[in-house]
Amino acid sequence: MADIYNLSPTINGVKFNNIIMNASGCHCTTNDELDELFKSDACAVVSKSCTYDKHIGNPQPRYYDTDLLSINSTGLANEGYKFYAEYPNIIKQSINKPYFMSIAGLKLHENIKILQELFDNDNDTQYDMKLIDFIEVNLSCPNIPGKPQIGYDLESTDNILTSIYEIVGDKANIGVKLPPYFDIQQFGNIADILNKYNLSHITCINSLGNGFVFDDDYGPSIKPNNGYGGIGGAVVKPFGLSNVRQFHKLLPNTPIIGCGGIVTGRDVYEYLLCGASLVQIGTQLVKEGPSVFSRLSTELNSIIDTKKY
Ligand code: RRO
Repeated sequence: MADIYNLSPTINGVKFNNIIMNASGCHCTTNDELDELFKSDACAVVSKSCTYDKHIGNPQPRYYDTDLLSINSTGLANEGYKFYAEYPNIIKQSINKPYFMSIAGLKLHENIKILQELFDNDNDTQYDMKLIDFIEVNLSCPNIPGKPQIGYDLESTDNILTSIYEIVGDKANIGVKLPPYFDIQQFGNIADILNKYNLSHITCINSLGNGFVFDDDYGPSIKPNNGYGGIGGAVVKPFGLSNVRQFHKLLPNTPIIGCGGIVTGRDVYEYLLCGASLVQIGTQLVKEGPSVFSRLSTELNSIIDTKKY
């Protein structure tokens, strides 16, 4: 049987040694966390989504999990874009794996300012854009009070991508992180817009926005936003799979990074069957730590070995 999947893919000239990496927001905010990911068996590392300035995010507790799910309202807590742009300078001297920088300005203007500074050659900064293999624009943060998820608004999505390409052109690999879609019409509408741009990849799905989970005392499990937050973990896998499958059909030439509810090697395999080129681990990484990558690779390989005949 011909393999329908590639376990060491190349995306826009960037080579991956396996297909399992972290999801943005999970174990990727601080220098130590990022270093641990680089030293792990993850095939690549994506940073926490960043704003122009350092952002402390929402009040604690802002993350909670159960066997089936996680809920978070982190509120874009991050070190500011300069930190994530400079981060690969040292680590990549010893460990060369692909690095994705995720950006999530609170307004269109903020994303533009970040990109203008990154690509301003006269800028007296320490970034080496050759060390940032992909810039991923997060169109789907569900947890900023008063801010809609851009990816649910077709016009805003189109406008932000037009503005980004005016600055970046073909100087970098640009991908987007999408919210989950649930309506067949929505898939077609957003795909028509994404198709206008030469995106390096799409990552789907972000958490399911504005869920509510009780804690053991029947109170809200997290403090911000009246207890509402983005849902991840095992329960979201059917939506992750459907989003990857739909976009793989609608955008057959765009590599897709699948994310949502991966706990076992079988889950990774299911994402491959739906058309993912890479997969990301979020909640399970938070629960298990960076050793999750070697466990999942071992489990995936044993499934794939049984398929070879
Ligand atoms: O920081 C967050 O609250 C957050 C972000 Br930016 C995101 O994209 N997805 C999410 O579940 N939480």
